[in-house]
Amino acid sequence: MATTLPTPKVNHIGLPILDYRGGKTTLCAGCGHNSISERIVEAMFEMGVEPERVMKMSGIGCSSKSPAYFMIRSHSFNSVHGRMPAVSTGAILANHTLKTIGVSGDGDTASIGMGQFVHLMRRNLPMIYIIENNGVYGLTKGQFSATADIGSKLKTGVINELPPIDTCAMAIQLGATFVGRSFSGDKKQLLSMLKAAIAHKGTVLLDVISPCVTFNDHEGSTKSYKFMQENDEPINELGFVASFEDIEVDYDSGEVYEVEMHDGSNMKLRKLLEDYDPTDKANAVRTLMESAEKDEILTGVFYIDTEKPTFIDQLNVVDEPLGSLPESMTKPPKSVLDGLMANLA
Ligand SMILES: Cc1ncc(C[n+]2csc(CCOP(=O)(O)OP(=O)(O)O)c2C)c(N)n1
Ligand code: SF4
Ligand SMILES: [Mg+2]
Repeated sequence: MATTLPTPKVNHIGLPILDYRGGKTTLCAGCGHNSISERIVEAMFEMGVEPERVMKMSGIGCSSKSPAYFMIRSHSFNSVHGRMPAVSTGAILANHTLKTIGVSGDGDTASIGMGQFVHLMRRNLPMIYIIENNGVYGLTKGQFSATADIGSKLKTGVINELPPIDTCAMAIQLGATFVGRSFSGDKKQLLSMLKAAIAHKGTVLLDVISPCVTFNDHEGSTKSYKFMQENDEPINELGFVASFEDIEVDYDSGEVYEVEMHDGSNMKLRKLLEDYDPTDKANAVRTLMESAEKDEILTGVFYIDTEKPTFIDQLNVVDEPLGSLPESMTKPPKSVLDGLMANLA
């Protein structure tokens, strides 16, 4: 007897969630990076992003392998260690009409990739940049990275004596326009943050604490599941309503910071930290610096600016992707070049 399978639930562009999944993960069972991939799948599905209109970028590391595990139908480029920003900049300039999501690691970003990272942040390129932050180089067997906290202990007993780099504080100071921190184990916060990130037009930097179960999930680590469960201090609770949804998020208006996003979506940030204004840049950096001194791990949306022009706006790039313009429009004719040479003579 033939059985009828239930019709899969589809999103507002008519696609089932299966169309957003990727290949089977080869990362360790329980690795935080796998949970982040799952949330990316859900966020892209719920936001109804066309998979073929997405570019997935990465560097090198366990984290940088993750784009293979979500959105198999999207464009993907796994670049060189620490070089995702330069490769992404080129790809976005060639086609700024695609949605770009980059996945990097704390080593890929804050150690070898720091020089490239800072220049990406200051350009406000339209891109979601996720740091899957486990405080170690997971792929090369767990050495400390530059985001490891002072006093954090390796399995071997080695103690980290250097101060960590706070990529969120840096990104805010440098010019990124949507900056937040989350935890791979906080499904609700991370999903809302990713959906809001998809709606944002400029550079989004999300630092997601993502425990490495194999090399950095023991007692004495500040990037373990246990440590995060005990020390995660959200500064705001995020309610996100996409432009095509007709939902009211009910908050007491006095406690809410409301942000109208570029695509008409609405982000409501219920304040958990007294009077925290996510549009006040100096206060955002100060708050992060003060929290580091108190050994608190703040999460939430730290900073948002929906007004600043992106790199594409600044360059006044034509609407049609540069990559698909015909040669007649990208190469000046001989007469123009001859005129130019004559002027230099
Ligand atoms: C130029 C270069 N230097 C060093 C390496 C070795 N290497 C590969 S991944 C990695 C660190 C990855 O750490 P992270 O970005 O934090 O990713 P994770 O594996 O922790 O997710 C290193 C040092 C390399 N592949 N290329
Ligand atoms: S080594 Fe660590 S970071 Fe790499 S896959 Fe395993 S748990 Fe994840
Ligand atoms: Mg790492």
